[in-house]
Amino acid sequence: MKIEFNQFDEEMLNKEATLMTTGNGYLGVRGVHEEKYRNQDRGFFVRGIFDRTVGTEAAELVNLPDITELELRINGELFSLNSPQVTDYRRFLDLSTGELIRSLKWQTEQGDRFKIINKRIVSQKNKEQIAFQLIVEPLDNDCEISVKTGIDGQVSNGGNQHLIERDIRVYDERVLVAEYETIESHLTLGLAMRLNKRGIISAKNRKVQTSIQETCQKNAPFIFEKVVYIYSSLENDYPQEAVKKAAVREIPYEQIAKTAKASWADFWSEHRVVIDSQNTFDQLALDFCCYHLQIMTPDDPQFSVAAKGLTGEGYKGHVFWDTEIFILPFFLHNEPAIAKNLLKYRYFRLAGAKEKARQNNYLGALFPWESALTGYEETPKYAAINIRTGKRQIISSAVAEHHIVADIAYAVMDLYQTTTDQDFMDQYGKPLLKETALFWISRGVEVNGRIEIHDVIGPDEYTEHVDNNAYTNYLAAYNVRSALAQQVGDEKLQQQFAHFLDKLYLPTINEVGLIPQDDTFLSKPVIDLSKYKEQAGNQLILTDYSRQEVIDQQILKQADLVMLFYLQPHLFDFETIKKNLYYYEDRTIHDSSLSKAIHAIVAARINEAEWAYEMFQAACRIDLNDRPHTSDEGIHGAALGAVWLAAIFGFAGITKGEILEINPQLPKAWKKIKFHFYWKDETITIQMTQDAILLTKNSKVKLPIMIEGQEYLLEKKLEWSRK
Ligand code: IFM
Repeated sequence: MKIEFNQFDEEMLNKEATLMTTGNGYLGVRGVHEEKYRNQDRGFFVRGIFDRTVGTEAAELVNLPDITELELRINGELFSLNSPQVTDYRRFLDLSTGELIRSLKWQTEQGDRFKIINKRIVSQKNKEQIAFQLIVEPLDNDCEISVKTGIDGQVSNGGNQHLIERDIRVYDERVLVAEYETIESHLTLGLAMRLNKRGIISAKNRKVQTSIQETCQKNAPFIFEKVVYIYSSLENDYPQEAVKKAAVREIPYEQIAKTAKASWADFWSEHRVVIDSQNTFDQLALDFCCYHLQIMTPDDPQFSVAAKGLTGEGYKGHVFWDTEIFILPFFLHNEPAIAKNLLKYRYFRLAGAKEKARQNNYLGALFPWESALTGYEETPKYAAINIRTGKRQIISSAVAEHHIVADIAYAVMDLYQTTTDQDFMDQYGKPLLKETALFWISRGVEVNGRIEIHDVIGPDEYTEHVDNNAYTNYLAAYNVRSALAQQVGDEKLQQQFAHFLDKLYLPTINEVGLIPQDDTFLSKPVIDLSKYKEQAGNQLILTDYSRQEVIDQQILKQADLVMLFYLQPHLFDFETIKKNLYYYEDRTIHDSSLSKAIHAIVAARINEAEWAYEMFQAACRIDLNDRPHTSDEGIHGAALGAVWLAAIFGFAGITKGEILEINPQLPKAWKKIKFHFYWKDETITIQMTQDAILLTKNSKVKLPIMIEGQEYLLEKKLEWSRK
């Protein structure tokens, strides 16, 4: 279970840093090297710490003062991985323990050899705690070692400065404490670094550092440790005092590591999807997904998951529909309390959503396309400036990508169906269903006696400002139907919901069996997309065609109708899904990382397991590929969630309805899959081979399960095999 980069390559540094992020949902530390390298972007993030610089319209997740940099000199010579005398180089993130380790041998210009090991681990229980260790072992002669490290407040978000340094202190020459305040949002941060050795402290230009010098004897390793603590005013009234107190006691690296490793062992025993595949990469990819899903997700209802988790500055740390549709299900079926928190985050932000609806003359709640701390719309109005025309491209998502409202309602129902938690539904679910349903009834327009939904962007962001996007209309209908079923609102409102449902136009198949993605899509010209599909993810099409030209053709960036097939598998028959999947996939470039794994699920459901497997593997490679810059700005959080979805809802063939259905579609390469699945207050262990299924659970409660069309009752154990 290791993500390895065993060759030092400056081109790969930022990808490596993203993939090797360590964290715990409260904080994330990019897996940067300790030394300075050209173009290496350091990154340290705490969930919820957003700030807006003067003159910008969107708040961004603040890149916090760096704690990772460490300058090492041996006999006065500066250590660098650029030295030709580095051998036995290994660097890996151990997904099973959450520990990042680098080990190597270095020969200085004077000819002496040293073994150097750097370790880093983030505590899973004490979320504010991060531990670092450096071991230098002289292999030939005694030597002089000097180490310089500290807290560096010179970091910015791509040049945007967010922090005012309020205070810096040193205690006992081994505890550095700093206090910062965000410029616009006025959040306070306390950061403390406790070192296991005393040094000479200096503070200058927003940097507080210690310099430690020691003589080291051959075969007697030099062990340097630092433990960092961080709190913010979001969870602590006096963050500086709190970190100072936390840093009073010296805790050895190994002790922190032992506790963190025990937490990870528990995590894996409960959450791992175990696969017996001909391709060992599949297991690694799934482990990688689960690891990152865990470290990107806060366990506090005041916060949600950023599209890039806590791994980079990409998308400014904002929360999209990615959370409810792509990430939440992993938690729903593993640790439902976390899924509940993610929806509570939306509940606590109803004010911002209602305000956005009001400003746009709608009722109810129009959730922001991009959300941060406050819950008000954070989507930047414009994309980067076009350096040839000097014009900025408008980002239309905030204006028209309204399906997010129904996506949140969908997740409420998904949670209710899975957990049957009536208290949650009454307290959080119903208000969300009510306000979202209200939005839709005000969003619809009556045209010739039917209700239509105009001027939207569906999930496919290469098709803009269209009427009656099928995904949006069907999800809006489900949203309103759910509100009606849950009897939210008074009788008058219920009647309005019923009227909306009665009149809403839901696109159905045309004379050739196609469901129109929207009112105009099928009448647009078609072009050969093979060249662009080969380069999926690169948005190459936009170098050959203007955005408007892309909009005006049958070109999809990502799953749209296919997304609907995934979420509402019972809406259409098998043949309709099959025909439309082929038609729309052919026109889909998969330039969005959210696309391939969803296609894989739907392909598996139409018995195209091998095609599904191809798409699954491509989805696994969205971050895990050898192209140097695909993940520089952060991980593709939704894509990771979608890989898990593809394994469970695609290959293991699970469909959720009134009862759980299982229609296995394992690809030929997979002999076996095993995972735990929370459903109706029970945790079921599901094991599956090419032609047999074993279901087990601890309680005797009888759960109806449908396997390949036949209903069974699962008590403690159910064995099934294909005849
Ligand atoms: O939410 C997605 C969107 O569907 C495609 N563009 C990127 C966003 C963030 O991941």
